[in-house]
Amino acid sequence: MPRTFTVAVVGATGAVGQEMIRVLEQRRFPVGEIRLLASPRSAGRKARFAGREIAVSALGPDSFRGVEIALFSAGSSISKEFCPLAAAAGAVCVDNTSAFRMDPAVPLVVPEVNPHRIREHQGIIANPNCSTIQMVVALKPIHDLAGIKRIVVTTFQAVSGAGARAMAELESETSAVLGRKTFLRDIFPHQIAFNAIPQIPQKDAFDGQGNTVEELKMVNETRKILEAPGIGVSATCVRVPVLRAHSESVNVETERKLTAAAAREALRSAQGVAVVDDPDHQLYPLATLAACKDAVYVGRIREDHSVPNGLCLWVVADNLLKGAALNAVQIAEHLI
Ligand code: 25A
Ligand code: L14
Repeated sequence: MPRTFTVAVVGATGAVGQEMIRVLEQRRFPVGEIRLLASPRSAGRKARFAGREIAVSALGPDSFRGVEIALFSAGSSISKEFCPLAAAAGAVCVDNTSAFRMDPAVPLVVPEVNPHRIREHQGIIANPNCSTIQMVVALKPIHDLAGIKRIVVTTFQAVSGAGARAMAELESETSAVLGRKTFLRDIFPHQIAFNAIPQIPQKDAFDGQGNTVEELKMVNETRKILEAPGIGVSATCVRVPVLRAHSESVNVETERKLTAAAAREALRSAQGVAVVDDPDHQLYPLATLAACKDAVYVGRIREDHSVPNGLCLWVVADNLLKGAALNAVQIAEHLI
């Protein structure tokens, strides 16, 4: 018998947790026992895994006995409290929240970019922010070839980043607007249907200097993952009425000249990247193309002549898969 592992999914009923269960099954991760954990609100709900019905249990201090790998996506406060407990019980945690990402002792990993950091873990490995993951997958080959000096990025982020209830809010608010009915919002600070909101997350977003928490994550996590503290990053993050997949306009300035053709060539052979770049035939990445897919799609690759060595890219990926659940399971695959 090949070796199997006892795996826990914390936040199993959330937008990301449900994808984690699906990705473990699809990639045939060698799961022996799977333990689905969420808040008491969800205890007793059932989920399917590999043809079996598994009941969700309430997360508690004793949830991790015998667990070897624990995938967390139930918010930072849950991770801060329970990752150390799970690690003490012998599990390796792959944490999808922001709780430990900037902790110097915790590896922050995108397997296509910095897999060598995985083995430095002391029980916790952090999964980066979704917008950062797809950007660094696209930028790693360019950085290796030409040395990135500065990045200017604007994101167009799907509502699923804010969880399952946010997806429901976009759908019902869209119907309400179309039916000219009044609608009471619960998740977003403004109408998201037919709109674009330059604020992520919904609550306690701003840092006092006008940046949002999401924008600061893109700055700090990009530098940590690329191991390049000197790269300048300017980010503007915008929520758009899309259910799945974040789109990003990425402008980079490099140390050395890289033509659009050379960048396209490097991206074509890069792991995890799919180049879709035939604008004359209206072919470029779209959220509708990237949704429910694994790849990071890159297109609109062109030179930016406003600086000596500039490039523009359009980068799209499924925020719940490569941005969250898939990246976490790929880290777990490296662990075993
Ligand atoms: O703090 P961070 O790092 O910024 O992360 C905050 C949130 O961002 C999401 C994730 O939300 C997380 O909670 N997230 C994190 N990383 C992400 C990424 N890379 C990301 N999103 C996208 N990309 P989520 O919706 O994906 O997951 C939430 C899960 O966490 C469980 N949970 C919450 N509190 C918990 C807990 N689990 C254990 N103990 C706790 N105390 C949550 O389970 C869900 O699985 P749940 O049982 O609380 O909710 C199940 C269903 O209940 C409904 N519901 C949710 N909140 C409420 C609610 N109903 C009423 N009132 C509510 N307040 C929902 O329908 C849900 O499906
Ligand atoms: O830091 O709301 O992983 O789109 C990912 C989803 C932050 C919020 C993270 C969103 C979260 C983001």
